[in-house]
Amino acid sequence: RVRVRGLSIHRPIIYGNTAVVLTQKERESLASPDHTHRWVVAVRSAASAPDSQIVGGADDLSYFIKRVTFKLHDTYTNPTRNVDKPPFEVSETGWGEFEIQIRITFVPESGEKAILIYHHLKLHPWTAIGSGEPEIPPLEAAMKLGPVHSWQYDEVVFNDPFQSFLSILTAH
Ligand code: SLL
Repeated sequence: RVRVRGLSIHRPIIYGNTAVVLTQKERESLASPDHTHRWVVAVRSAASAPDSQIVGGADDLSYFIKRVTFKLHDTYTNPTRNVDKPPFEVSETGWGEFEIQIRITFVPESGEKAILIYHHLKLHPWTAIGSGEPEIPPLEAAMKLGPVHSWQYDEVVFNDPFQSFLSILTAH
């Protein structure tokens, strides 16, 4: 296999989460009534809006991403979640914020090593009142404020890519 030396190609992605407060009714219907939020963590194409439910087309990263592994907090059942097709996301409920490990594995044709990124799951619309420390507002207030979004833009960079992989990337 031939590498294209000196060439660097990047693909823009966004990763992060959106969270909403559960209503009292929703909480009662859960197996864990201590859960307060529903959240979605995802890796998406930067060409799509964070909340887009679009599968395929602009949001289909599967031409170069084979798998996204989301490693959740150990308080979750089966904390390691493998997602092998778009949308590359995990939907859960919970009560607390924590660091999510996101491993992106590329298609075998790429010959690229997996990359690891970290996202701090954000549930609360933290607010600093005056010059004080940021505080978690009461759930009632948070509910009125609406969904919490925490998204990062990033670029996956491939240096000296294989010619065959470069063809795959540029065909999209
Ligand atoms: C904290 N360090 O104390 C964090 C841990 C863990 C969050 C947060 C639900 C787990 C489950 C859940 O929200 N865990 O019941 O499945 O804030």
